[in-house]
Amino acid sequence: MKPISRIACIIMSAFIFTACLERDNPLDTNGIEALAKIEFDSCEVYDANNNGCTGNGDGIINKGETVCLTVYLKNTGACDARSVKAFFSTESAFISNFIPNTGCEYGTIAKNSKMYGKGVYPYYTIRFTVSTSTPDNTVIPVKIKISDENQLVWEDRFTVKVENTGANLQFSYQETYQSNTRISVLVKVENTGTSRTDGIKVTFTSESQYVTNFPATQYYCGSINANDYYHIQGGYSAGTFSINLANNTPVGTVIPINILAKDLYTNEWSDSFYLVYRD
Ligand SMILES: [Ca+2]
Repeated sequence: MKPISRIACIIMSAFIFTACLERDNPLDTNGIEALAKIEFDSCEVYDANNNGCTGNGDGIINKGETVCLTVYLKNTGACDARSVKAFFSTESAFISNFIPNTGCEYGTIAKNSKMYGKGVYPYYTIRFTVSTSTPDNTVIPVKIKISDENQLVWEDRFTVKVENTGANLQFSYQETYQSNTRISVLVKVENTGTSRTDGIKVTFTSESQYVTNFPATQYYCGSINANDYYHIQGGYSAGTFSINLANNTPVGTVIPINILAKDLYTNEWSDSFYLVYRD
């Protein structure tokens, strides 16, 4: 490189450096194009059962979940922004336990770059709980107030949506045993949806006067993945559910059985079937 060219480069570098960092008043609109500008870029949802989150792990925000978001901010300005900090908040009535209340650290966001904020955990920015009363497709607005070391302040917002669960429980029944006081049934709870669901509890009821008792009022099925199933465990034979009948049950009695499944997130699925006492 010729000496004169090198000098020109040094002068040019010094000019750019000066334009970004040495401003008398960074809020002055004169030369605003030479400032950093920070705004929302994107966010990722984590709803697995770890790091204080509780969810079905499908990356979709559902009611009853406690989710973490990794929020990326981008710098669309002409200069790097240093010591960037962002405060997040929401006014949604469906959100509780919103943290952190203090700012999230973004460090330096170079111009034309994006960065995620460190708030709840090193890779998660914010965390909150979605009320079990949240209607499907509810939009949650999140406000962001951003600042940097030059006391520049930006405000932005983004939204996330609470969607219907991807799980869908269906039931099937097969009688496996019958005596004069008991009928055993293989009850299969199958998740025909696209997402796992957790903490499933199944309750059986019957209006029949001949059903003396159910072995238990509630059966815990745990989690069921999409395209997987669980057999209710409550009978005398492994993997079956049993009901006890009164001694005076007439032959041919039709016994209606109602089944209700609830998951951890208060979703419900119900069905009913009939048993016939044959003696
Ligand atoms: Ca989810």
